[in-house]
Amino acid sequence: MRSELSHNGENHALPINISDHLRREQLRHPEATGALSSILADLSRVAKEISYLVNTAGINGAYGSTGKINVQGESVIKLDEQANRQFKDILSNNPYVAGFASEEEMTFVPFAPDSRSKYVLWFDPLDGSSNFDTNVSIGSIFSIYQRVSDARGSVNESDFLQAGRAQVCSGYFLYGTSTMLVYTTGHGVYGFTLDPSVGEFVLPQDYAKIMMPESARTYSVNEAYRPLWSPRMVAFIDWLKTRNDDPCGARYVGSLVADFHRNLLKGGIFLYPQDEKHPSGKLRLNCELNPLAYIVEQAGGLATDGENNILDIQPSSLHQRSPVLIGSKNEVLSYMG
Ligand code: AHM
Ligand code: MG
Repeated sequence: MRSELSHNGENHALPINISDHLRREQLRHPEATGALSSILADLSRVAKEISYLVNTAGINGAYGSTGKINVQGESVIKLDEQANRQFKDILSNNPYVAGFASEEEMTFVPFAPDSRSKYVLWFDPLDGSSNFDTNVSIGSIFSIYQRVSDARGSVNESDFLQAGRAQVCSGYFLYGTSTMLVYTTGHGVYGFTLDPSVGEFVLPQDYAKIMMPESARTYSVNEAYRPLWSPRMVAFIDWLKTRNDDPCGARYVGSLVADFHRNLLKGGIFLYPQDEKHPSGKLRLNCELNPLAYIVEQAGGLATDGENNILDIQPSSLHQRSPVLIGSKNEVLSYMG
């Protein structure tokens, strides 16, 4: 909270908004140039627009599919396309961004070369979009990397195939009962809530430096795939259900951001393992798992593909998938044995 003295001498506590917060963070880190703040401010502007579209979709005829199939082989809904376009438009005008890659694009998209363009972005513009038509929470996920190619030229694939450990910022917007921004730059995890009355993201005190419980209260997995799981996965889920007389409950909504967010705040583990139908799991390493793995580690949790820390995996292709177990440390470590 920041305190202000009004004209009549009373003290009014104002919630910290995202601009205040980014300014403070910049002062705290003298090496900061303001580039990340500028990118985060742009992403927040788009998220406010998406939040509005999500909230009014039912009355504006925005539900439904475009009839197209994306690079992932999945049906593209109208808002998937619109969200992707809006992120692309705003970022292409940000001088610090050299290009982006997205779950909805076949390959990366370079922007006009500019010597200030130090960063590239990955995003999933609308995660969980199959839940959209039924008014279930969905989200947008992003991550920011410093480019590794020469800043005088155009970006190339190596800029988008960096291990998650190289992220300089990641986060997500959750369009739920309220709209939230959760992000990290490696100095803790912050959770902002959109105050619709003023159209600003503000930081409630409880959401500054979010740390997740070390032990899970719930597990989140699509249990319909159980007959396709490995014996190790079957045994692990069965163990969670009993766990030394302290059983986990189950929560799975089918929107990664929503399932992840609940586990982050309450303690939990999210799993999308490999199975006979999904030999590499379903979720995308670059645009879905790395950003959440960075947040979970900053909050004291862990993310693994079963063998390797998600953040240490060197991606070899843009739309690479990976199995994942992500969440409270104790349960992730129990699986690893
Ligand atoms: P999307 O990015 O196309 O929406 O797909 C990813 C979603 C995740 O949000 C969610 O965890 C998963 O797919 C659910 O898959 P399933 O229906 O197989 O359980
Ligand atoms: Mg997704």
